[in-house]
Amino acid sequence: MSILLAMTEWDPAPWRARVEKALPGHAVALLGEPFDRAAIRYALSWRHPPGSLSGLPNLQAIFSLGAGVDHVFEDPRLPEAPIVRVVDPDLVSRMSEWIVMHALIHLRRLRAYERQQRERVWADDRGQPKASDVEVGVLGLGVLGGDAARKLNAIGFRVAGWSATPKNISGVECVSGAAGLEALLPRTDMLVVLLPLTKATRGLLNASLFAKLKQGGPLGGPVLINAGRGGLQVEVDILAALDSGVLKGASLDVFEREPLPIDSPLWAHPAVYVSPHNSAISEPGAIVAAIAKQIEAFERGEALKNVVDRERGY
Ligand code: NDP
Ligand code: OXD
Repeated sequence: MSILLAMTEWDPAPWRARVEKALPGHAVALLGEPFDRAAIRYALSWRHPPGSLSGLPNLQAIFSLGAGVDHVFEDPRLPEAPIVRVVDPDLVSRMSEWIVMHALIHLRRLRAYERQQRERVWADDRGQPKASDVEVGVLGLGVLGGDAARKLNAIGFRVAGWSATPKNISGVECVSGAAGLEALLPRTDMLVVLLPLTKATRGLLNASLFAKLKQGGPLGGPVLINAGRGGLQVEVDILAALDSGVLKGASLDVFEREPLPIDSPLWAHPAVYVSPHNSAISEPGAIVAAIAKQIEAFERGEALKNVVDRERGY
């Protein structure tokens, strides 16, 4: 029985080493090298080349190496096997660290103090708001959004969140559906986005949505923090909203095109923080351990967990 590593962008070497160690009973094949297609039972995918998983007659499951699975659906010849996504505490803590860090960066006006330090200016600002003055709206209350919402609330932010179906999270006011979003936006000072990229969410972060956010407020205007997917956002609308004051600032980990093109105005915009899609990296040790556990359980006859709903796209 073999496992196929079908990945682009990331170096496969550490993944292969981890899989070989965690599942010694399985041979590991790498796309691009010769392998017996009939022997493959599991494919581990990160942006696999379209069509590369077809013609595997004994494929039992496709494991995404990331929590997001939009990359899997980009393959028009995707086989029928169940798609399993990453749910792992390592990824969850990394993401919440990044979200909390950026929430605090905007709350505590880090960029202004960096500038002051560069210019050797000693000017303290006694008008700083505190976390409990700020209303955070978290779009997506799943594994990542739910944890981030709880941690933001633990720091003192007032947190509300939006999901497709109703949720109950202690300390977080949960809303759902189209009406829930309409109610959430006008009270939101800081919009944290941890949604998957699907047909329903593509382009959601656009001029019309930004215009509904609370204007003014304790941060001087609403701030956007997106670590979900670049396809959720319309970057020309973000830039226009920043320049017109509809948005006060933005922290972006994901982009319409990645790597972010060298000539994107986002790189140098004074109100924007850019990070290279690494708010929560998939750490091979942690992710392979979780996948190996699932494969072992599956081979004992147990059902796979965290299987993606193909209809919803996440
Ligand atoms: P989950 O599937 O656990 O959660 C997704 C959440 O989004 C759920 O609460 C879901 O609602 C909600 N949602 C989905 N579609 C809609 C919709 N149309 N309207 C309202 N709510 C919706 O995913 P995770 O939390 O694990 O991950 C979220 C995303 O984070 C991933 O899909 C990926 O794109 C991104 N990510 C980014 C990383 C990075 O490094 N930047 C790293 C890892 C993930 P409901 O619960 O009701 O279904
Ligand atoms: C993921 C990612 O989906 O790295 O896990 O973006």
